[in-house]
Amino acid sequence: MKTRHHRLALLACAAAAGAAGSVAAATLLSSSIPGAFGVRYLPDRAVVTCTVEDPGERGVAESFRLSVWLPQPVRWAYLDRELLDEDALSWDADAGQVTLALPFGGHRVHLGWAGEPSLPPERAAIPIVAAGRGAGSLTARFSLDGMEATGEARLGPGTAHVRLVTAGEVDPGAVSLTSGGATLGPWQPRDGDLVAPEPLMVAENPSLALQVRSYGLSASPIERVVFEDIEPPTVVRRVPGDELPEGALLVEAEDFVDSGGSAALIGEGTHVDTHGGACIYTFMGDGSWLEWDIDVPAAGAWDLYARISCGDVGSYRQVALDGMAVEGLGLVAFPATGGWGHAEGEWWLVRLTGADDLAPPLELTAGAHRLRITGVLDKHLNFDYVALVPHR
Ligand SMILES: [Ca+2]
Repeated sequence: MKTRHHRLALLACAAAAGAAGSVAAATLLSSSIPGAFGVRYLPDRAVVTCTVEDPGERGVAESFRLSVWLPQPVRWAYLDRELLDEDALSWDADAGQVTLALPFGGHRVHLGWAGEPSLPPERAAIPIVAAGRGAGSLTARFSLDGMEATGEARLGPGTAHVRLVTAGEVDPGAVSLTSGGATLGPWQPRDGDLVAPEPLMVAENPSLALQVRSYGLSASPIERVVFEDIEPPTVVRRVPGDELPEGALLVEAEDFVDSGGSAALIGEGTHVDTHGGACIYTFMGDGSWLEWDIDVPAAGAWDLYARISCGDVGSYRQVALDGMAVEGLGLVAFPATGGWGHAEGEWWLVRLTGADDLAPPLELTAGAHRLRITGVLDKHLNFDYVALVPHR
């Protein structure tokens, strides 16, 4: 809605005025000299942006006159962040226009017809608390439509429950919090705060973005972002000699039966020393998943192993069985193996369950089971095979 012309007759804007009733055609904005203008009508005000260059003629006034149509008589006005005196505003009831003198240059003018004079705050800091301690803060920036706050939290990696401590009542549907690619929600009111139904997986020192869509905020409606019940990822253990124990059921990674998200690649590629002559690579940590069918010959306790390579600092995966989360495998940290499997020694056999500091063994019935591994927290991980081994 910007123009170089100094007299605007915009039907579309008149319709946007809403509360004004029927306005067949109105001159919404006019200026004593040309410039670039935009006007936006909101529930209690019109917000005008204008850029008018100084004509540079000596002896001419140091300001120009701007007239703006309003649905109701003007009650207050801001020039940028300065509240203007009432006598600076001239209201023409017949034309429904307010006229005021403005300095040259680029400015934003709020022309209000309802409520008390108000501007959105410029900035606010929202503390982040993790396990009872300060863990950084978000910097909130405001517009009339709401608030967007961003920053880094000093915590993780791990999973945590998130609580938003609110200042007064906040519509849960107006709030969103994202960390990495994950968006939490829907938010639920609890004890005057908002809580997310599911724990959030966070990388180390995650970037957070908190958004509240609400008209005319005068301060942040969120007082603090609190991370509670923080659980670090479960670790895995490298198997000495990278040798599978006896009785293992080996399933080639490349024999996955279903997948979702970004496509993992199968093949030898430039990889070396793969079992069965192929592996899975470009398996991304963006929520992509792979599934394998495993036919278990006997009911009992089994342990999960995997042959992996990771050229990053490490990687994270979530393991599910038969569509259910597996205790201790909701977030598993895999180590760096020194490369992506392009050289000898970069494939490691790791054990995920059944030893002291690992997740407990899987209790499985005999017959068909479906194993799903999901990539989380951004990092790639290459798989050569997965295996079940009788627990001992
Ligand atoms: Ca393989």
